[in-house]
Amino acid sequence: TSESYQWYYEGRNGWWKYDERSNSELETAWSSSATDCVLLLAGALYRIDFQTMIQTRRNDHTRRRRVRRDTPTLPAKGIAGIKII
Ligand code: V3L
Repeated sequence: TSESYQWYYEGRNGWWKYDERSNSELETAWSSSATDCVLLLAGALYRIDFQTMIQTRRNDHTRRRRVRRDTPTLPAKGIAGIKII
């Protein structure tokens, strides 16, 4: 199921797309007017705060990344760490 919107998280010099399942969970949470969404990403729990649009690792708050919700056509580095090219 492909969504109309794509969620992105910040990399070193560009944006990465969230994987399809995480994107779907983010869309469901966002649409339900939740304040945040907790996801298991690369083996760790993260919270995506919809007020600040920041992803934070739950057991290490120094690990923070900006996130954005945008069209799926935005230039991206790849999907969840898998590079495009
Ligand atoms: N989805 C998948 N993996 C993630 C996500 C996510 N939403 N958030 C963090 N990680 P931290 P460049 C990223 C991974 O924030 O070259 C990219 O996907 C994160 O992976 O410090 O800097 C790339 O694989 C990192 O490996 O807790 O743009 C990689 O960084 C690990 O979790 C390099 O990207 C710790 O992230």
